[in-house]
Amino acid sequence: MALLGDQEFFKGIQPIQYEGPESDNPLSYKYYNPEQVVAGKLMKDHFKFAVAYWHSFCGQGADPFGAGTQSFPWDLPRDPVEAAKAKADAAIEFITKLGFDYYCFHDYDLIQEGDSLAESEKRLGKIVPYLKAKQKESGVKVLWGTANCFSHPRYMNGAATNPDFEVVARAGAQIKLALDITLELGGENYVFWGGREGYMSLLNTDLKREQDHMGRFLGMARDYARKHGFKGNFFVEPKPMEPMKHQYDFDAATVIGFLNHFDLQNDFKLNLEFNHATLANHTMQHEMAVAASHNMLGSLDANRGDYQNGWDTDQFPNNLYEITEAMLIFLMESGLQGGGINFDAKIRRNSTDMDDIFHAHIGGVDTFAKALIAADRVLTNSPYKSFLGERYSSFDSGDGKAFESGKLTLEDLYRIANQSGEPPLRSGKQEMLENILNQYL
Ligand code: XUL
Ligand code: CO
Repeated sequence: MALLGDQEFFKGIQPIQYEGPESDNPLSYKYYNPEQVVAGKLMKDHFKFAVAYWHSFCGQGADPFGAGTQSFPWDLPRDPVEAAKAKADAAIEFITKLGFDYYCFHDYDLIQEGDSLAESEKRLGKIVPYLKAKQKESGVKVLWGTANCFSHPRYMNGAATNPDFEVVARAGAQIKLALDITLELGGENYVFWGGREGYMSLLNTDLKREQDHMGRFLGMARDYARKHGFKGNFFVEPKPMEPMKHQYDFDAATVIGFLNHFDLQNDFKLNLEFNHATLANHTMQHEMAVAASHNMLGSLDANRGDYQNGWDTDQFPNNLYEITEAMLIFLMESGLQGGGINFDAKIRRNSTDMDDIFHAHIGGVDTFAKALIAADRVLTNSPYKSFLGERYSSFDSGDGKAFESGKLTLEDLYRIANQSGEPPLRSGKQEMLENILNQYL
């Protein structure tokens, strides 16, 4: 089998190196130094950066108003297996040149879906061994796998939540195969993004029944994967809307309630995405704090939305302030549970040069690196952490401590309040804290 074929897709682009902030080479990292220790850990181990197969190697820039603008040389072969192999060659070349260790994929990112389930399974059986060998050769690994149960017309009314059992069974078959290939490729985690799990109109929807089906479905998938030796985490990725008007996995809090209700909380954590947080009218910092408070901060999809238009634009992240806020939670929680930072982001339709996806990833990576360094300095050098501790210190001893440990009744609160009189006003000091954050960026 020809591995790392002779064809170089990204010609003239050398492996991207750390050159430091003074470098004026756009194809270098200015802040991401994989071997640099921050908060007691190598930067590369903090992040576990991953490339999203779908955006970088499958999308060609099409939008609702026009065809794709990006014609990639790996799309040239007509035969689906040859095309998939060329795409795998390009993907591994790209990931390796970026210096990343990971990628994430949907089943039919790897190879075009066939006309029947059997044909699709056959095709996966051709590309998976090829990719496995390429992974072995290059050292590249799978952060997570998933199934695309939202693009095919059969899923227009949902996959696990489809009102038609035949479609639910078809989705089950697809998830089984996606779990098989994720296991085969050594995937460290498995993601469920409920692409069309939701509804457009309640006039035709039995919401409770659909949600019950989804709970049962996720349990079946978990049982199957565990039975076949999958040791990683399952992640659910919240998103409030798009493609459906109402998605069942609205936000972190909704998904946590769902997982607890269906007794899935021990195997499932969350894969949170910046743009999805924005669509839910939350900050990413909020979503991460909610997940962390339930011990479910699993993995992150890195991107950014457009703050004016409210769509899922999946732009590459470059908002330093936003990511520094996220990195504060990240560091205070000692990282993610099993996951990493996956660039679920795409270049713009008019970015048509072969080096554009390099610039895009370099920018995203450097923003995370810079934000991590800033957040670490905020936590270690500034009064931020001590302020936070001090703000809640009335619960560290005496009646406050007794309250936290469940030793007080409402009558006790009545008695204490009567003894203490009117509590003094204590400033939240928001502006001072915002200035501290800015100082360290
Ligand atoms: C869609 C999205 C997906 C998931 C994987 O908004 O984020 O790419 O990450 O299906
Ligand atoms: Co995503």
